[in-house]
Amino acid sequence: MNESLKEVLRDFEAKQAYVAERMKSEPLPNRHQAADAVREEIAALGLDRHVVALETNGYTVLTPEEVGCGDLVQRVNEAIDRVGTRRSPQDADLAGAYGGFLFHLVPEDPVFEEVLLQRKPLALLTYLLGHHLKLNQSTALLKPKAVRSPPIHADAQGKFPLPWPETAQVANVNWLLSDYTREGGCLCVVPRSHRMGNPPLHTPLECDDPSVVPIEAPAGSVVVWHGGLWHGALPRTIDGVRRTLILYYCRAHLEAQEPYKFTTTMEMLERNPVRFAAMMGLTDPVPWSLRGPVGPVAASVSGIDPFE
Ligand SMILES: O=C(O)CCC(=O)C(=O)O
Repeated sequence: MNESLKEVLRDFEAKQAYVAERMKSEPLPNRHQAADAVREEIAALGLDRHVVALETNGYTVLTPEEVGCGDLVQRVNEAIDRVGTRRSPQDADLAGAYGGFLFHLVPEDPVFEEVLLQRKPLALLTYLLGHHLKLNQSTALLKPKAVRSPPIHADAQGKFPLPWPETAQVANVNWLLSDYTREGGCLCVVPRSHRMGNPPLHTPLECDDPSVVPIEAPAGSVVVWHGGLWHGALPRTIDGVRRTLILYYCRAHLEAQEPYKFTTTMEMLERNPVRFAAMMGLTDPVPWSLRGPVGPVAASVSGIDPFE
């Protein structure tokens, strides 16, 4: 086997072992504790109405006041600009069909770690995907005037056999880094579509359909949705750029789209709680080491409790 591949696997194993050791004193709730733990967190943070919205409509919007994270949005915007300047045009994909995309942002700046650990969005995500949820994708989307808008779709689309289960397998969190208005090309959603269990394949849906609701909200708001929710975006008809941080998550038994379990460094693990390590896939029982199943394999993460 190629030496550099062996090195990558050894590094992964060392990080897994470090996290397994930390988990002895900082465990995540197991399947017997998980439902109570998320219920207590939702109650403590006053998020009941958001949970009801997620259940009934498939999405919810936290106001900047509710999120309450000071200058975080400004610091995220600054970090995204730094990443955009640093990356080559190919890496930045700044001419993408729907605007400019900057992928795989978390290892680029500690400010993204801070965002991932914001308690309120995380509590709602935990409700949807369980305590062992993983980050699937972290992307900045910079949308100027006149680019195409994504068609109405669901994030689960193309990833799971139909019909999708009611329990969310993936979920999305969009941090609005600029104001969202209709003419500014805001996100739009089809409330209750997360219960259809399929994408809008047989009913091509336009953004001006009466079932489609635009999400108009100020910068600093955070939109959380169930991965089965049908959504898209309106065309931007005004000058300037709409800015979004897309954080897309999956349940523990799924392999993340972006390779965080390899790109997360020991320094990132050391400065964050174990919850962060789990998000980066470092409490996963896979892949096995070259010597077979070592590390935290005993802690099965595809448990029967949806909140585990
Ligand atoms: O706001 C947009 O342009 C679309 C966002 C989206 O489709 C997503 O985050 O999955």
